[in-house]
Amino acid sequence: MKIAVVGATGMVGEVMLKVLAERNFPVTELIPVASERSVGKEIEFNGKKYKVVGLETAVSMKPEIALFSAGGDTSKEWAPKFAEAGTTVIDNSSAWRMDATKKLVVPEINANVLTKEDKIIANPNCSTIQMVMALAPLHKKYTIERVIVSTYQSITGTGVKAVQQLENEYTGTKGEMAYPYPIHRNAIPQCDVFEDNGYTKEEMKLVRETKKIMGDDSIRVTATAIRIPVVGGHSESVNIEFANDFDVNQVRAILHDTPGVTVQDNTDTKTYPMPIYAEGKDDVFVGRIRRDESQPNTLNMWIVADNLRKGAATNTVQIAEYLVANGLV
Ligand code: A2P
Ligand code: 11C
Repeated sequence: MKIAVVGATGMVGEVMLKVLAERNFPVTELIPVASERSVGKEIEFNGKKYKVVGLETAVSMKPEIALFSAGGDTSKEWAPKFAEAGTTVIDNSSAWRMDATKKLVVPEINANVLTKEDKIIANPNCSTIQMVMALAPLHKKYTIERVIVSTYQSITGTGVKAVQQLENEYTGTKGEMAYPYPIHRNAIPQCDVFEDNGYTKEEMKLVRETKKIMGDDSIRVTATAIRIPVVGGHSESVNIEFANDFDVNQVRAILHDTPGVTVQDNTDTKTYPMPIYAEGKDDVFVGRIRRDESQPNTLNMWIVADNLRKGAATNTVQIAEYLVANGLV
């Protein structure tokens, strides 16, 4: 397979290359793509060196698959050009996610919606992916009515600039600010920009993308997204109200049997998910599973995942793997 990685020099792009290599994705030729600033730079992949090319050149090389993570504007403009040239684009930006003509896919949940005709496929937002991984199997069994989620998000979700801001604040160095406030010793109740309803875009992604991936508009979701000075992954406190009652041990068993989910839940041994242990892993970790004693049929749990892995690069590569395995490219 001839594979282009658009944004290969970026934070998610670098992890995409790592994940493609780790999972032995059948790459016969890699086309690393970045902005004009990086054209000519060398990238190493599976022991071979490849030169970064620009977008125009990459389209003309007609890759079979292009993995995009170079921002929404680049995706809006260039994904259709690749698609026209016959390339299947898997896009990690927010550009196409809520477009009714595009599929929004977490392979473990809804890869079955994909067909040969899908030339631009959207990868969901990181905080949504890890949440739906745990919600989907429980929805099947107990029917979810409402979800209240509060997130504690890693600065890597904002990119290199944010990691640099925290570094500068540790060392007392002046530099560019990724956030409107210091992030060191802080918690910022704003991820991305505000919409007219007073919620941030990140919060509304959790609401809208969840319904689309789970294929159920009746699930009510409300979200509060917080940025904290952590690098290993995003954490989420999730409160779920079901139509039907559940047994907590059965919930643990269902999640335990869900591919891509690891249950870490033992109060005796102080076992629960944390971002320092999720970092670099592909699974979604779930713990602190307990009944909400304030009302019937309601559950609390804590979900952690590496936002650059399952939240971005790994999910994108898994979509590509599904396309290949099912002869859809
Ligand atoms: P470059 O390194 O040349 O700037 P991050 O989100 O970690 O900052 O990474 C963004 C990625 O998207 C980088 O690989 C970056 O390339 C790439 N990129 C940004 N803008 C463009 C653009 N206009 N065309 C192509 N690639 C872009
Ligand atoms: C964050 N979720 O952590 C964002 C990063 O829509 O793909 C990814 C933004 C997106 O701030």
